[in-house]
Amino acid sequence: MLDLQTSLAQPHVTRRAEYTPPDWQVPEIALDFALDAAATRVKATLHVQRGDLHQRPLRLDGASQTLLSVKVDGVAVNDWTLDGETLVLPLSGSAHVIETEVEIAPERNTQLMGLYASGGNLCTQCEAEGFRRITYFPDRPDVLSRYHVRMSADKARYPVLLANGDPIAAGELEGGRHWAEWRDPFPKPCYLFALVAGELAVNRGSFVTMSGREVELGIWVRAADIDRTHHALDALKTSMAWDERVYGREYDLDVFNIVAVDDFNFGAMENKGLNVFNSRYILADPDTATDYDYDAIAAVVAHEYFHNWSGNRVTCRDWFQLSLKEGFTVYRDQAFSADQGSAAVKRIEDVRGLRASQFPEDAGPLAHPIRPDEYQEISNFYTATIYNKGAEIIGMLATILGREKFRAGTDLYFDRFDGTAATCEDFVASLEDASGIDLTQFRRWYGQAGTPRVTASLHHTEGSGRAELVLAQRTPPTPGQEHKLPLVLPLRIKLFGAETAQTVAPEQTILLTDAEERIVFEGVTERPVLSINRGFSAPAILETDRTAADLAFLGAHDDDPFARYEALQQLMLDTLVAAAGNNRADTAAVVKAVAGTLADATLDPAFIAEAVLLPSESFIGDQMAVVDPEAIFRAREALRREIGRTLEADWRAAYDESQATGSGYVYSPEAKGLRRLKSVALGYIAASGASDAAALAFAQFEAADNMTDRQSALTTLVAGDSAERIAALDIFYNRYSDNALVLDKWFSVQAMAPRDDTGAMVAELLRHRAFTLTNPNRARALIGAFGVNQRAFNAVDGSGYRLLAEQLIALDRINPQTAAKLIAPLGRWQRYDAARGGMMRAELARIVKTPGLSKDMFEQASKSLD
Ligand code: 0A1
Ligand code: ZN
Repeated sequence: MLDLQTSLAQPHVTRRAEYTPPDWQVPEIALDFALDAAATRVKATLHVQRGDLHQRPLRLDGASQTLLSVKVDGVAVNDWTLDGETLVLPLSGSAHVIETEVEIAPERNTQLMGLYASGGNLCTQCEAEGFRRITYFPDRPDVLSRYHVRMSADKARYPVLLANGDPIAAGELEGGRHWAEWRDPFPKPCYLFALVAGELAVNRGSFVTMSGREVELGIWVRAADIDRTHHALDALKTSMAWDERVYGREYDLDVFNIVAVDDFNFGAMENKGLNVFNSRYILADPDTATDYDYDAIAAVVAHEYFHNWSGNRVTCRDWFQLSLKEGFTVYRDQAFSADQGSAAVKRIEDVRGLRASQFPEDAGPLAHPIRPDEYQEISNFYTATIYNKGAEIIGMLATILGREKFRAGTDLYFDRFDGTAATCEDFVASLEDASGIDLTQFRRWYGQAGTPRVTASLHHTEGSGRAELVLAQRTPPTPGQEHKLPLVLPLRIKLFGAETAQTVAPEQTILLTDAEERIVFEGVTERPVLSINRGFSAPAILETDRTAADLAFLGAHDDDPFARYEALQQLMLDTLVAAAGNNRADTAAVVKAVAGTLADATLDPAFIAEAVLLPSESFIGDQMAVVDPEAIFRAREALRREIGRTLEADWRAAYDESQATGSGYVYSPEAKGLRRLKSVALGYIAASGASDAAALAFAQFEAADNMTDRQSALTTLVAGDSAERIAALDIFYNRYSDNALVLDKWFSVQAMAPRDDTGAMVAELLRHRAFTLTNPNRARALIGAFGVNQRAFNAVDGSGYRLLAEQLIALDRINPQTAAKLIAPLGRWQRYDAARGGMMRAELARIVKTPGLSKDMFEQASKSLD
C-alpha cells in the first residue's frame, strides 16, 4: 500500500524548464453530453494528429470519472492502460479518431472544478485543469481544438442549454428531454470549454462592432434576479466599445453570453463566448449592492471580456505563462475602470490592494516570480503576484514605451500570435520589435520575486543652484532566490520649491537600472522637495529622507494626486509606526494635514475620502520588524479618536454636505465620491466618541435607500457597543435573509469588526444556520475576512490560529482550491513574536499532517512552514 506520508512528502513538481511541445494535437473534438445531476454521460470524439517524429502513445488526462468505453477509428479497443488517472493508448498511425465514453457525477462535485451543480443548475469550470474531470483529453493550454458540443437534458429541469460559440441547432426528444448543439469556430484550449444547463432567465442586449456586425448579448440568471443584471449588461457594452477604441480589438462571435452562479471558486471565468461568473460580480441593485460592488462588477465584466483577446485569441503555452494573460488583462481592466471615473482614486485603490495582498506575498514564504519556475498545484498560482504585480509590470512597460509604441507593440503581439499559445517572452519581444526599445534587463522582472526597495535621498546646498538625488535599489532575498539583480525601475520624479510650492524641476521619468545612481538637477533656486514614484510608476517600496514637514508639504501641494495621497499616507504611517513602538509621534501634524485636505475645496470628495483614511493595521504591521497587533490597533484607534475629536465640527460639516446629494441613488463618480466621504466622516464622528454617534449611524442605517450607506452605517455600529449594534444586525439579517450575497456582507462585517470579542463572535457565527463551507463566497465572507483582521486573528492565546486551521482542514475535504487560498495569514509567522510564531507554525504543522490532505493544501501549508 502507498504510504500516505511518503507520497505527500514527495509531491509531483512541474517545472517550466521541462516544457516540451505536445506529442499529439487534437484539431477537432465533438462532445455529446447526456446531462443529469447524478450521472452525466459524456461521449467525446477526438481527431488526433501525431506531432513530429515520435512513437509515443497518446496520453489523455483524466480525473474523477468512470471510463465506460474506448474506440479507435470506430473499433472498440481494450489495449489501453491507465497510468494513475491518465489514459494511455498505443496508436500506430499519424492521425486517428478516438472515441471515449465516461460517466461523471456533477451533484457530488464539491470541488467546483469540471461539471458541477449550483443552485439546481449545471455548469462547468475548466481552468486550469478541470476539463480532465469531464472527459479524457490532453489537458494543457497548448492543445487547441475546434469544439462541436451537443447536450441533451430533461427539458423541465434544464430548459436552457448553453455552450461556447454560436448555437446551431436544437430540438425535442422523447421522455421530456431536449437537445441543443453549439459550435465554436475558434480553436481553443480545453480550459476555455464551458456549458451551462438550467432554469435561467436572460437579460438581452446587443452590440454593433466597429465593423458593423451585430452581436447578441445575454446575461443569464435565476428569474428573480433579472432586475439586478442591468449594470453588468451596461458594463459589458462599455467594455466592448473600450477595447475597440483603446486596443483596436473587436468581438468575433455572433453571441456573447454570461451566466451567474452562486457557487464559484474565483471571481469569474472567460470561457469563449460563454463567461461563467460568481453571482457577486453580476448582480447589483441599489438596495443590495454597494458602490464598491458596482465598481467590482464593471471591472470583472471588463476583465473577462478583455480576455477574449488577451487570453482566448492568444492563449498561454503553459501555465507558467499565466501572467501573460492575467497580468495583461488586469492591466487592461484597471485602465478601463480608470477611464470610467476618477483615475486618481482608481490608482489609489489598486495600489492599496497591491500592498494589502501582493507585497506580503512577495515578502513571505509563498513568494514567487510573475513567471514561476515550478509548481505542485497550478491552482495555487492564481495569486496577487501573477495578477496584480503582473499588471504593474505591464504598466511599467507601457510607461517605458509610451502610449503609441505600447499600442504598436500590443498590435504586433495580437497579430503575430493570434490563434496560438504564446509565452511571456513572445509578448516582451513583440513590444521590443515594435518599439525598437531594448528590454533585455527589463525581462528580469519576469523571473525575480520580491519587492524592490528603493532609497532616495536628495541633497541640496543653499545657493548652489544644484541638487543631487541619490537612488539605490535592493531586493531582499526570497525563498529559493538568495541573490537578486538590479531591476529596471521607471520612476516619475519632480521637484517642488519648499518656499513657493512652484516646480523647480519638471516631471521626468528616470529609469533606474543600476544598484545605485546619482541624478543632478540644475537651476534649483530654492530648497527642493522630492516627489517620487508619482502615480506609483514602479511597484517598489520607497524609503526617502523626506521629513514630516516635507510630507505634509507634498500632502498639501503635490500636483500628482497619487503622490499627494502617498505623502499623507507616509506621514500617517511614520507617525503610527512610531506610536506603536512607543516612540515619540507627532500626531498633531497628521491632524493638521487631514484638516487641510478636508478643507481643500479644489479636491474631489472621492479623493479626500481616500486621502484622510489612516493606513490599515496590516500595512502598519508590514513596516515593523516584529508586528505587534495590539500596539498597532491601540495606536491607530488613538489617532482616529484624536482626528475625530479635534476635527469633529469639520466631520459633521462634511457629513451633512455629502448627505445633501438629492434624492434617489445614482451610480456616478460624483455621487459615489460623496457617499464615500460621508461614510469616512461617519467613521470619524464615531471614533471621536461623540455621544450621538450611534444614533446618527442608526438613523443613516434606517433611512438609507442604498446598500453603500446601509453597510457603512452597520460597519460603524458594529465597531461600537451601543444597543443599536444588535438591533441593526438583526434588522439587516432579517431584511436580507433570502439574499446570499447580502448575507455574506453580514458575516464579513462582523468578522472584520475592530472589537475585543470578534474571535468569539466568529466562533459563534461558524455555528450559525446560514453558515456553510460548501459555498466559497460564504466561507470567504467569514473565514477569509477573519484571517485579514490582524488584531482578532492574532489573539495572543492563539485561538484565531486554531480556528482558522480547523476550518481549513474541514474545507479542504470539500473544496481544496478555496481552502488553500485562505492559508496566507498563517504563513506570516516569521513576522510575529516567538510565541505567536510558534503557535502559527504548530497549526501549519497540524494541517500538513492531516491524513488525506489535498495537494493544493499540502503545497501551501508545507511551503508556509519553511
Ligand atoms: N481566468 C479567470 C480566473 C479563474 C481561474 C480559475 C478558476 O477556476 C476555479 C476560475 C477562474 C480570471 O482571470 O478571471
Ligand atoms: Zn483573468
